[in-house]
Amino acid sequence: MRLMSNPLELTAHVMYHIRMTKSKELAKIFLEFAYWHQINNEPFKPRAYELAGEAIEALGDEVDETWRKGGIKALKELPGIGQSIAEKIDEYFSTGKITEYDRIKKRFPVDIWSLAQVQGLGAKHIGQLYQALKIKNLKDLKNAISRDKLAGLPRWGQKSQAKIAKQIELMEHESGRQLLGYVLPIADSLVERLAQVPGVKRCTYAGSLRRKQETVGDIDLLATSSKPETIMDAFTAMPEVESVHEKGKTRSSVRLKNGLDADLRVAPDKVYGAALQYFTGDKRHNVLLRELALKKGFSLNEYGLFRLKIKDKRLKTKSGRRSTVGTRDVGRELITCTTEEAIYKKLGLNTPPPEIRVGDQEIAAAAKHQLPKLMPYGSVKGDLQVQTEWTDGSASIEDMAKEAKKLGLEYLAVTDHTQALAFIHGLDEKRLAEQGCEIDRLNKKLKDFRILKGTECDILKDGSLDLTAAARQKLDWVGISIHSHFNLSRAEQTKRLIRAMSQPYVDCLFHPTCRLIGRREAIDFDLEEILTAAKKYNIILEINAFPDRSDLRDLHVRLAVQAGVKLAINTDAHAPEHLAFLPLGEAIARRGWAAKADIINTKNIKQLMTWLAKKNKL
Ligand code: DGT
Ligand code: ZN
Ligand code: CA
Ligand code: CA
Repeated sequence: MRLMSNPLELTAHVMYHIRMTKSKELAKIFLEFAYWHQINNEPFKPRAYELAGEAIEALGDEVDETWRKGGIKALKELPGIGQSIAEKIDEYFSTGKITEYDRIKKRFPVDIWSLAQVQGLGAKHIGQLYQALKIKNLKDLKNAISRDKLAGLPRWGQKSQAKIAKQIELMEHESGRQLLGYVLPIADSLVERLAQVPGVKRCTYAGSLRRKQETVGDIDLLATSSKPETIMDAFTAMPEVESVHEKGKTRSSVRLKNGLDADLRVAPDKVYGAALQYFTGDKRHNVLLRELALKKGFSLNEYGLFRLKIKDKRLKTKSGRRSTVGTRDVGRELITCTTEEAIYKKLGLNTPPPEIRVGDQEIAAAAKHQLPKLMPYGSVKGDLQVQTEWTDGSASIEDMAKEAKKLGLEYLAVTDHTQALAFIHGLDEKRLAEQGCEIDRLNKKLKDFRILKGTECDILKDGSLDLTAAARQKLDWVGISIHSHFNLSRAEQTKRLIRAMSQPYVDCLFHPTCRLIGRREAIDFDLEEILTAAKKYNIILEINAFPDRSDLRDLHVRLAVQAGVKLAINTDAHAPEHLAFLPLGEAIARRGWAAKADIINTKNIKQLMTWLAKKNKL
């Protein structure tokens, strides 16, 4: 699961990346309320406001509609919304503000939102830092750290100050880049609308987005159009645009409201293939390809593929032999390449899928017609890591299953946490058994869908597991994962993981590196030893598709595939809408050259159960 030292932090982080609409704004306000109440030590309100925030965020425009139709009374029918929250929503929609919010904000003028992005900085800290040092925002925080002010506070010290400093550094390192999962929907929506502008023939996104890198620096759009000015007008006037850096006939560049830049290039249709190839990149791949083109007598750039024609103007000598002196005139002839495939073909290559264009071994493989057969999108048939309201998820098992079914999946594994994670009510064996009964009941009811009884069993510090072997044996699917002691030495962490993997009735290691992009570095372990152990004990490694996890990442996947270790692609959903992250995991698998057979949950339910039964008998 998406575990942080404080679940509130998670909500803050996920919401941070989502576009601000009216309901998002409201969700953000309620999250601030949650923090305020937590700072004031109030018992139930923080969770109530957090849930309300999540519900509003999930419902989106529906909240507004509900309010329009039925006011406060109708709002109260929504999940997570009680009387006092409904009143605040009503006030917000009717007046554009919430009096209590403004009042508290005056008393406590802190940018909770951005401070909450710093991993390890909980509500209590934020309150303390304001009271003691008047820290209101990230800038104040950095200032205070540079003057060594945090270390001297009660319950702080040098070590915790250094930890926060490190977190800020991590955040800033990633700043400017955004997570693929949150940018893709925006890019899709831009492309969809641009494609409808009169005169547009083709339109797509290129760059790191098309290669499905885990983070992207900007949105690169490419179009062909008979009316370049019209599409540029439409592009620069889109509602997402905050300001225009540059507007021309072939290229425009804008800053979007979410802080990202977007570029649009308009090319003639007959060179679309070359332009798409060029702007897809990556740079190293392009450089290698251009070198190859030159060797074969072509030149290649964003404007097209050209055959180099050397016009020999050297004069023949009287003896009939060519003189070595003279001029060589290089002419170029444009080769029409309306598709990318045509470019690669002219150069004697198969077309590498964008995800593997990194300038490594893909060009050699393409030349030998030995490109890997990557797992196609849509291959995954079931999600094997899902949290529910039994622990820190927001929805019931049934609602998660229904959403999964709606998305075309055939099964999912319910993998709530175990008791070591007491603050989110991790399940003990008794509650796990109760959950099993509920799953049996649902499986009788649901048609053409299967819910597996699973767990996300905690790996304790010494590598022992948070459920007994007997309890694990009763489950269909056992995931294990680390949620504490991230800083052990490489040797200790490796030993801990291998001990956990070697226990009976363990199927999968979830989010193996525990990294959170921009927030927490990967734990340190010897990957080679972990891969060897995975092979030896028949443990599947997870590709966690949640946008800020992306764990394993592409390079690890490549090594796992080479080592013959099996993988599972899971969303780690803790709300129904997170199930839609699955293709992001498929993208990571593709970037790691994984084929369908490498991914265990491309099997249908029958094949999967047979495979697991056989594995656990070994
Ligand atoms: P990003 O934006 O940092 O996530 O990464 P990209 O790969 O989208 O990079 P970007 O936006 O700077 O450029 C888009 C593509 O344009 C890039 O993947 C390849 C191509 N490109 C840009 N600059 C160069 C260059 O100097 N040489 C070559 N050969 N290609 C380039
Ligand atoms: Zn987890
Ligand atoms: Ca880019
Ligand atoms: Ca760019």
